[in-house]
Amino acid sequence: MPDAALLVGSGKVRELYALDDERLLLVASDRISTFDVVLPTEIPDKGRVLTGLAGFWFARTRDLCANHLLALRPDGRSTECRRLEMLPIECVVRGYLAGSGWKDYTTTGAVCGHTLPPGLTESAELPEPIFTQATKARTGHDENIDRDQAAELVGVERLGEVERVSIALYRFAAEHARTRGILIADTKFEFGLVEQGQLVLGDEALTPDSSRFWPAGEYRPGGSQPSFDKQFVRDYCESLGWDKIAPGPELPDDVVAGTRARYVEAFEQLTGIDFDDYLANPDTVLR
Ligand code: PZK
Repeated sequence: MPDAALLVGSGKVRELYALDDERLLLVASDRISTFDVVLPTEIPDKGRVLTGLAGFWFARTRDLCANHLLALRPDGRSTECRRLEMLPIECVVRGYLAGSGWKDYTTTGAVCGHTLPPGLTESAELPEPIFTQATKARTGHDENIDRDQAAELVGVERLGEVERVSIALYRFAAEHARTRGILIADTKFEFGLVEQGQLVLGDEALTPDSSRFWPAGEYRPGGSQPSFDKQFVRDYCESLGWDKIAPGPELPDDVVAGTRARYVEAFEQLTGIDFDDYLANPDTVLR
């Protein structure tokens, strides 16, 4: 475990440490958030599932875009990464109409400047995946912005590049996942630059924390879809009538066990790798 003095960033469920001038260590905890609140109960191995899945995708998308992964640590939850100059936008690709995209569509018929066909229902598959951008809000929620605002932040040429690469990454992963029983409704990428201005994919990509994963077998457009990973937690919290204001409730053992099983199931379905093999040697996902 790195020294606390080297902590350079922390999120709701992960921490970022400096290793040296060129390298960072991204550590995924077992904490879980729901309705934007981190719960007091952890899901054992959740951080390892997310780290392993992100590593799996990084290893398989190198030809589409360079990424920050240097190595996985033997603990299975820590990624050594190249230190990047992060771009100040979040890059979201949506293949289905959910969340803020659905909300915007119901009020305006468009999502971040993409006019969509009329008559789409909630969770409908879009004719083509769309790229939408958001600002990185320090506190609270990321705010959707339009293309012109994003171009002001990163330049029109760079925006075109991140759009093309984001859509290619999404298409690759969504196609892979669909044949394994998981729909990736949408996903968020964060990119950075290295010295000569080369674009590099950073953060944790194509995990259930950075994406909406839906079980393909239960897909029924026309309403909201169950979350592949967090549905037991949400259902339990709803059953309590919790007001969704912190602190959240402790989770009972059966909800913890069921949720852990869903994360492991997502890992195994998507990678085709036994999760115990990953725990024994994290590099298994990189081969
Ligand atoms: C970087 N974040 C998000 C915030 C976290 C993560 N390779 C990189 N180089 C430079 N900066 C970052 C990365 C990555 N990944 C990522 N902030 C900076 C973030 C809080 C906690 F774990």
